[in-house]
Amino acid sequence: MAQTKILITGANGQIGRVLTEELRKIYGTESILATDITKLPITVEPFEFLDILNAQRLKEIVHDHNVTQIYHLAAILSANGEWNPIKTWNINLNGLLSILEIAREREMDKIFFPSTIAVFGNTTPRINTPQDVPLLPTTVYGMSKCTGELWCNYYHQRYGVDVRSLRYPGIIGWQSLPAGGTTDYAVEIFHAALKSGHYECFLAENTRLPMMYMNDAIKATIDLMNASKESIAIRSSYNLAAMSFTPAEIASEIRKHIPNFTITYKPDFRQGIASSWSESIDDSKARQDWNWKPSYDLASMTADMLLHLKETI
Ligand code: AKB
Repeated sequence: MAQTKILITGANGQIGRVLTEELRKIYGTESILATDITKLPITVEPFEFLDILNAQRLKEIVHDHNVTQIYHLAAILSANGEWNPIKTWNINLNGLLSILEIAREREMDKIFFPSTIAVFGNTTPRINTPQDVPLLPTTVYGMSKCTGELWCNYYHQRYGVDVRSLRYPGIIGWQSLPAGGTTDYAVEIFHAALKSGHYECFLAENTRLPMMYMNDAIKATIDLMNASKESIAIRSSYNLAAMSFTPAEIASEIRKHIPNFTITYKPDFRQGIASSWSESIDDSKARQDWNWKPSYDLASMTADMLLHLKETI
């Protein structure tokens, strides 16, 4: 069996940065090839520039580095996607198709594809959203991820590609910043609380959304990828949950640590996106199939975020 060599696309993104570091701890730095369209000053080698729309370059990199697994994180998120729908569709869907094709051609070991709660829409039950529900997303990001889930399922059924996927909720971490999502407020609020003691939120105070601490998101990803093939019953994408809260609730939790913290609300177009998503998610299939269980709730996440951010800001 070939030695494990993992390629990560979008390695400089919010999740990519943390996942790259964690996978390097497990497999060794040399076994994890980070790729992205831009390079950060802090980027650790091995690294290759990669525009995910350049399928030929992707092939060369996979070939040159003998890549056996791909974590395909490169994507444009929900809010940014609405500024340029066609570009978002191209990057999010055509990028995935290149990855699935190369996995099929080279009979690669495993592929990871992040999906999202953005696949849900106004026709989806919003409370405790079950695994199998009508998907009628309202954003191009949600459409591309929903279609991506179908392609993953297709490549698994038709060609036996071992592709695994999670529907991430909003991810909150101190290590990196999100860019262009609707759930970004839940990271921005911590930075603002520590820097100025005030945050103006772009969502309304009672907008409840599913969220997850970065540590849990990384653990879920690695657990899913390490689970036995036989245990993975869902090849589109697994529902995944940890906690749900509103801007008012997270503000009140932050106030337990920073009593003078204040928040005001000025909802913009992202409110419409958030209102079309679920409030809470039923992730019992993930719990049943590969023993998923989150460790962080709102209180423990808030305490840990502030502890780490105080050191870094
Ligand atoms: C976004 O807000 O677009 C993302 C997501 C929920 O997928 N964080």
